[in-house]
Amino acid sequence: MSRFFQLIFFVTGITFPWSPLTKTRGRLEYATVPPEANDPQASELLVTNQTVEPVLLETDFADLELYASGKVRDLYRVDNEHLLFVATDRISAFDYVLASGIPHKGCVLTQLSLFWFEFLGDIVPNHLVTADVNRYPAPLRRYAQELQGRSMLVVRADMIAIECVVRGYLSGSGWKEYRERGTVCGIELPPGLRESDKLPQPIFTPAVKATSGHDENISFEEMAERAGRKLSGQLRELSLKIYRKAAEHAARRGIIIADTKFEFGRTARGLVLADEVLTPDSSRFWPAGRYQPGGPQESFDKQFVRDYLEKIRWNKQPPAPALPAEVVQETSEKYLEAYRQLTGRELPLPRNRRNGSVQQ
Ligand code: PZK
Repeated sequence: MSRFFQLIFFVTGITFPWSPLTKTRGRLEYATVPPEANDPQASELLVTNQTVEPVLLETDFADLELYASGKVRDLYRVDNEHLLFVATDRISAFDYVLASGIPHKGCVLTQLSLFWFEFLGDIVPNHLVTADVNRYPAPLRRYAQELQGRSMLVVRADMIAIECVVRGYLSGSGWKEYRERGTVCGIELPPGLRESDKLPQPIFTPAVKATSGHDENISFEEMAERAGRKLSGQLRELSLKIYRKAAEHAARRGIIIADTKFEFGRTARGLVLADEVLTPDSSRFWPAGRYQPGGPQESFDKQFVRDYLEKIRWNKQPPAPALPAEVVQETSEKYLEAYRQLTGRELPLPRNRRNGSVQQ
């Protein structure tokens, strides 16, 4: 690669998929610019015209102990009773984390979870202690800037190793099982349903993390054997109640929550709703205005990403590609729109956002 372009990458902080500069852990990073720039003239234009919005791709709090990390979220141990839950701007598609981050995504996920925790507070207690970085324990304060808006201090819980999934619509693995056997997680459904149809009533369809990393659906009976019948019954009732209240709210605001996954844990104060809740990453959100049962629905948040990955015919093997700036921008807008639509508020943005992605 020419010295000239290396210099451009260096001064702009832009990383191309093939750029020799790799990201540094724990710093604010920049949305990657994409592969459409096979034409060096085009790439030069992109570099000079683009306003890059910072994204957080990785956390690295050297003095904190990493407790768990997922495709998008990182969890740190704060002390014996508390964890720090951080949502990065990473995005996954077709099972892989992509090379590009989505500006504001971590904040949208966190602020949506906070909205739902509050909204559901009368039904279920949760693991949140505070999301106000100024009230975090002293060892976390030095990271306040990185953590603001995208993190939560939570109570450490004994997690129940069952994913509590509720489905109001027939999609994904539910549709697959229904097509093959007329059931979902062993629950008999009426014949003649089409893909994405609304179910006569929401159903509880538990799952467990399989060794493959994929979720494996189990019957309620199987859950009862693993987690105990009484607890399983409680979690089923609670999950359905939470889903019904949230889905009703979302429907009034033009979003279908097709299905969603809850995680619960036990603390000294009893059962709590943990993890992130009712976000686009833990749920299928469909725009109600475009709902057309009889086939798969467009995803509220990831459709531009999926369309792009199909268009470039990525073989869905690592390394996952970077996304073009427009796809990053459009996707960021979708996350912000989901927040706006569900909460009726604008996400407070940390920096002054410039209009669009073009400077000058
Ligand atoms: C916990 N996860 C899933 C989330 C990851 C993995 N309050 C809690 N207490 C104890 N454990 C957990 C929680 C929560 N929430 C959640 N794994 C453990 C998870 C985020 C990132 F890598």
